Amino acid sequence: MAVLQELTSQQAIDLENKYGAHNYHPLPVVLSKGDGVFVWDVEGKKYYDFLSAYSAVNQGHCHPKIIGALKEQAEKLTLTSRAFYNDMLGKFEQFATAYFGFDKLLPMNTGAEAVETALKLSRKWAYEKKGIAKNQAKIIVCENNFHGRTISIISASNDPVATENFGPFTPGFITIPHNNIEALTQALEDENVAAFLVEPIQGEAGVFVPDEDYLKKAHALSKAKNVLFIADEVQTGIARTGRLLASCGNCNCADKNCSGTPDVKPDVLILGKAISGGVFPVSAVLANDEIMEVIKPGNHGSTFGGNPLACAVAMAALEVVRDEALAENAEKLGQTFRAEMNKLIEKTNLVKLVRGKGLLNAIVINDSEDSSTAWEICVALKENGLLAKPTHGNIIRFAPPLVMTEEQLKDCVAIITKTILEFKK
Ligand code: IF1
Repeated sequence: MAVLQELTSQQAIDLENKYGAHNYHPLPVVLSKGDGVFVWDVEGKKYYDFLSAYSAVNQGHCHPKIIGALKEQAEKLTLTSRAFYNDMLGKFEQFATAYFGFDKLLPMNTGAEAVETALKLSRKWAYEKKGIAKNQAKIIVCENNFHGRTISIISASNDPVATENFGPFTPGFITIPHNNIEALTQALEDENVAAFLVEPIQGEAGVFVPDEDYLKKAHALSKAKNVLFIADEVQTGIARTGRLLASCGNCNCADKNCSGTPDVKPDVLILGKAISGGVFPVSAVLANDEIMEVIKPGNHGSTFGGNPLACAVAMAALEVVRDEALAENAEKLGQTFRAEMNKLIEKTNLVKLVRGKGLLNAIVINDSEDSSTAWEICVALKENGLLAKPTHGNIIRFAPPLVMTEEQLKDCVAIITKTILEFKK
């Protein structure tokens, strides 16, 4: 079959089943076009995208400004490797460090690569600056975390589906409950702790928003013990939670609406996904000089890290976030969405609660974790023109592009309400 000929949805699915590794279980929909908050399947059916490629498409699908930057740079220079300088990387580094309020940026490609970079950076800082004995550095992580899929990152995971039969694992992780200050206090008594790595909101675990003062207290405790506070904002960053960064502190970031909790400014910030608007794999680790200077030539890198195409796309994507005030929009629409979901919860036993921040939200379905109800509801939502997917078990994550209008959000609320109220197990 000539792969370029038009495929039906079933043909596309069959090809993936036959020739692709089965490392995902997608919803049965085959997408072929995206524009803003909408995507279309190969039969031309239109859907609201309520997942945003796991918060990578915050700026909306195929944003013209970002695509324009991609096209313009793609016709000039795409990749040089870091064996040579290029005229885009320094500009991007200057732009992004000012944008987020840090001295330096280390460019990578995927979120997992950026997390691995942060793990290496904090270990090297621990040995060379904190004076921890060689190979004794430990990193505190939270139960039910999701930081990526590499061996070292899953070594810090307690999710059996992500870890089963992938051992042996990387040593040096201490696991504590998320949102538990006492547990963090206890873990920080270990003098070999280099860093505390935390998602400001645990996305994959089911959009668990910690207590309002959790991050501030965790940051203060870490600083008091000379432990690096590393914020994994791959999913919560780039305006998703109603602020430029969910962990945002008193950084001099570009977010004029930044109501950041004072003093919660990460020592190391990990970004990915929407830093490029979902147009190209771009990730980054940001830190100030006294931390980043431990990295010397040859210590770390990647073929595509900091390539000119990534830099052009990321600068355009970040300008869109600022110029279109996406954090403010996410904050406003998020309030509306949760209020509307709470009205729905009054009318049905099928949904237990809604939780989230900005436009990173989730509903908890009133059924057992191992039931297929959440999945079946997502299939019904798809039939009604809205795409979403369960995270774990009975939790459905709702994360539309941040460019959504109030009217479109109300339309999506109507679809979700209709689907839930008409749902028959
Ligand atoms: C999949 C989850 C979300 C992330 C955080 C690092 C990474 C991610 C906080 C790694 C990536 C993606 C990965 C994707 C599904 C999605 C996901 F369900 F896996 F957990 F969003 F919640 N830190 N999350 O959320 O970034 O290497 O993927 O670029 O692997 O299925 P990546």
